[in-house]
Amino acid sequence: MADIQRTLVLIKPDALQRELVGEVLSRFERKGLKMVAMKMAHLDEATLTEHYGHIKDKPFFPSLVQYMRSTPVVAIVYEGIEIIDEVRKVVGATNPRKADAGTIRADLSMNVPSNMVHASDSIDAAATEIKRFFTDDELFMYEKLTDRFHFGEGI
Ligand code: IDP
Ligand code: MG
Repeated sequence: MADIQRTLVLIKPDALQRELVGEVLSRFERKGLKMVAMKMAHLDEATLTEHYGHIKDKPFFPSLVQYMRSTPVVAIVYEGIEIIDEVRKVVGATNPRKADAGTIRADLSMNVPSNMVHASDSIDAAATEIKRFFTDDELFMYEKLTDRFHFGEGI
């Protein structure tokens, strides 16, 4: 059986302010990703300190929290084969000016912390982050008719 994973994406405040939520969703849809959960959430400082625990001592952390609290975010869970790395590939490098052309961050942004999108970076992080934002009954199981093109025999 292929390696089916789930990953957490957050569409960040700059995307909401700049009316680019649809563009981001559309890029993931065109790639063929299967969405199994989605909601808006206004993040509090405690959640952000947990979510960004690995950088909470960096000098830019307060501005990251301020930015992430400036609007709600859109939280999404995608599911599919090797989805964690595939989503990171579509999202691009952390610094939009170093990201490869064709990625969301390179094509649609110029700066940190306002780089449009968060995406889980490992299997462990994805599991923790999905639990941080969603309960089990907010994750939907369904058959997507196009799965055979993206994950199956391709016919
Ligand atoms: P990632 O989002 O690509 O996984 P991380 O290193 O986990 O990158 O950093 C989390 C977020 O913190 C980044 O997406 C960005 O919004 C912000 N950030 C990272 N480095 C900087 C920085 O040097 N200045 C300001 N914000 C930063
Ligand atoms: Mg990260």
